[in-house]
Amino acid sequence: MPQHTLKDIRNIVLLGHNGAGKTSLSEAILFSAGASSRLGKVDEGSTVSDYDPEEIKSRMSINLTMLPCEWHGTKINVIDTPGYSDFVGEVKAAVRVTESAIIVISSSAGVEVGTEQVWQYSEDSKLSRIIYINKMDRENANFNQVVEQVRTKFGLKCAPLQIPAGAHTTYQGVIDLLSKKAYLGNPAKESEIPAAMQEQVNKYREKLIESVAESDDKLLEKYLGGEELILEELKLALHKAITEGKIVPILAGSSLQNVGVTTLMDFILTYLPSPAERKVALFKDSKEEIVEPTETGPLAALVFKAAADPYVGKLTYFRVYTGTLSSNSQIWNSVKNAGERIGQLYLVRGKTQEPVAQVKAGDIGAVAKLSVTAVGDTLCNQENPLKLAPPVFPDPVFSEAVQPKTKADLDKLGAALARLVEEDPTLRMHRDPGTSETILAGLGETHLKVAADKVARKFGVNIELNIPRVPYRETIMGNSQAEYKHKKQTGGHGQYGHVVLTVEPLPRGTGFEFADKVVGGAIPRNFIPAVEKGVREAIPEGVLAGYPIIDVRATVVDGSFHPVDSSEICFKIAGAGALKKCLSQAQPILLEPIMDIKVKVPTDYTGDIMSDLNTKRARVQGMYPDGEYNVIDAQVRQAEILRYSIDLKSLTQGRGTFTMKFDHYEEVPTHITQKIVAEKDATRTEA
Ligand SMILES: Nc1nc2c(ncn2[C@@H]2O[C@H](COP(=O)(O)OP(=O)(O)O)[C@@H](O)[C@H]2O)c(=O)[nH]1
Ligand SMILES: [Mg+2]
Repeated sequence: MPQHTLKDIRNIVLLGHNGAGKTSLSEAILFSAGASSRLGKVDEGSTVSDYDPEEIKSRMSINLTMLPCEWHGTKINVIDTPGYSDFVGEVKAAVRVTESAIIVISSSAGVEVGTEQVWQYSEDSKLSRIIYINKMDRENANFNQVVEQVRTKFGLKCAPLQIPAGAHTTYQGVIDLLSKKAYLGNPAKESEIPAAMQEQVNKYREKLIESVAESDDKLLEKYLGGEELILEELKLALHKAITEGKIVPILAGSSLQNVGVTTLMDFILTYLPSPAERKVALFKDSKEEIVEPTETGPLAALVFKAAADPYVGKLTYFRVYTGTLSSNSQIWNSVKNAGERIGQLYLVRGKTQEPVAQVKAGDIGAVAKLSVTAVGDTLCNQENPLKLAPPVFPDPVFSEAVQPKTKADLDKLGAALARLVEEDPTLRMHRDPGTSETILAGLGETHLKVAADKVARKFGVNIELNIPRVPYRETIMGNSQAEYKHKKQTGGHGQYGHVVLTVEPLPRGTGFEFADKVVGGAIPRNFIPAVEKGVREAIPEGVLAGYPIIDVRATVVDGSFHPVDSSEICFKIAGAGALKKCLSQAQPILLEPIMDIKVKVPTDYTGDIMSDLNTKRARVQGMYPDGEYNVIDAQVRQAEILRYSIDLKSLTQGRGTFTMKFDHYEEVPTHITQKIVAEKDATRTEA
C-alpha cells in the first residue's frame, strides 16, 4: 500500500455489543476494498480479524485487530474490537487512537447493554460517530424501531441518513437521503428510489435537512428563509456537524451479505474526519500544548497495544500523532526516560505484517522487540521529549489463585505470567505474602480463563485457576512479656542467646514495630540487630493460623549473654522464639480485609443490588445518582465478594460495574476464626 498523507487517512474503531456484527462488518469492508480475496465468516472461523485460536474457538473477538484497507485512494484503518465487557481494555485502547467510531447495532436485537457502554466510551473520548444498523437481512429486522430506540436512549442528534430498501428476504440495499439515490444489490448499483418508498424518503429527508441546517447558523438562516439548500453545502455542513459530534448519522446494511457496505465506506471518506482535522494535545514538562499534526514536526507516537507474535516476537503497536517514525532509527521513550532502538516497522493487518520504511503522522504501525517500552508510553526524539495522554484502563475487579499443573509448569510460570501481564494492561499479577498464592487479577471470569488458555498456547505453561484464599492477618488484643533462652552445649564451643521481650497492640494500620529498651548491657549492643532480625523473620507466620502479624510493637527489654558461646545466630533464634511465646500469651486474633466497593448500576437495579449487599452483610455508606445510574458506596468483607463480578453481572444482565479497593482490617468474628484455625490445623497435620 502506498504511503498516505494526513488527509488521506481515516482511523475508525468498530464498537458494539458482542454479536452485533463488528467482525463481520470488518470482513465485508476488507473484501469490498480488495484487501482480502474472499468474504470470511465468523461462524466458520475464517475472518481476517478473529484469527487468534482463542477467538476461533469461542466465535467472538477477544483482541483489538488492525484491519487497514484502501478505498478510492484513502487509507481506512479499521480497528475491530471485542464486545464482551471482560475485554474492554482493548476497546479503551482502540478508542484512544481513533478519530471516529462506527457503532454497530443488530437490527433485530436493538440497543443492548454493550451498545450503551460503548456509546458512553465514544462520548467520553469525543469521537465522531456513525450508527450502523446491521443484519437488515434478518427475519425480525426492524429499522424504524431501532432508530426510535436509539433516539430515545442517545438523543435526537442521532438521525437516519439512509433508510433501508426492504428488510429480511426483501432487503436489497439503502437509499441515501441527501442525494436521493438508491444503492441496491451487491455490488451496489446506483438506482432510482422505488416508487413505493418515495413518501417515506421525503419525510426522513426533511427531518435530516432540518438537523443539518440547525448545526450551522448561516444554513439555518437560509433554511428558515425558505431557500433551497444545495447538496454541496449540505454535505459540507454535515461533515462538520459529524466531526464535531453534533450529528450522529444512522446507516443500515447487512454485513453477512455485504450489502450496504460500500455505501458505508463512501460515507466514511466523505463525512468522517481525517487526522488532519484533529488537533493534538502534547505535554512537555507537564505543560499542555495543542498543535496541528504534521508529518514534518517533532515526533510523538503513542503506544497502545503489545502482543506476543509467534513470528516476530513481542509486537508493539503505536499511533503516530505528529512527525514521522522511521525504520532502523534511534528514538526516545519520554515516559521511561530511556532510549529505544527501532528496527523494522510494519503495517499490521490481522495476523500479517507488511514491512514499511516509515509510519507518518495520522497512521498506525507496529514494531518488534522493543526493550523498555510499554503500553501508554510515548515515543519521540530525545531533544524534544513530548508526551501524549495514555489510554485509561479499568482496574482489575476479579482475582484467582494460579496453580501450575506440573513441576515443569511451575518453573516457567513466573516468566510466562510476566509476559502475559505485559501484553494486557487490564491484567495484574502478585504474590500474596500471607497466603503464599500467586494471584492473577483481571476484569472477569472469562478474561482470566482466556488468559490461562493463552499462557498454555503461547508459552507452554499449563495452569489451574482457583478461588483465592482470603489474605487474613494476625494481631493481639493484650500485652505480654516472655523470655526465650537458646542454649546448647555440644562438645567444644556452645551456643547461648537469651532474650526477654514484651509485646503490645498498636492501632490498626500501624504495621509492626520493633523497639530496644535493654539497659546496662544485658545484651551487648552488637547483638541487638540480630534479635530484631529474628523477630522480624518470625512475623510472616503468626501463631494462630500462620498469617502475617501486623499492628504489634515488640520491645526487647532484657536478656543475658555468654562471653564465648553467644553469637548472632543464637540471638536471632532467641528473638524469634521470644516473639512466638509473647504472641501466644497476648490474646492473638485474626483480622480480615474489609474492602471499599463502589457499585454503579442503572437506577432500576438499585433495590436488587441493595438486598444482595445486605445478604453479604455489607455496610452501605451512601448512594448518589449519576445520570441514569446510582452509585452505591459500601464496605464489605473481602471473603464475601471474591466472586462479586460474577454476581453483579448476573444481577444486572451485565449493566452494572464496580470498583473495589482495600480499606482496612477488622477482627474476624470468633466462630469464623475457630473455623479458619481448625482448617489450618487440618492442613498442618496432613503435611
Ligand atoms: N443474518 C446476519 N447475520 C449476521 C450479520 N452480521 C453478522 N451476523 C452474524 O452474527 C454473529 C456475530 O457476528 P460477529 O461479526 O462475530 O459480531 P461481533 O461480535 O460484533 O464481532 C455471527 O454469527 C454472524 O454470522 C448480518 O448482517 N446478517
Ligand atoms: Mg467480533
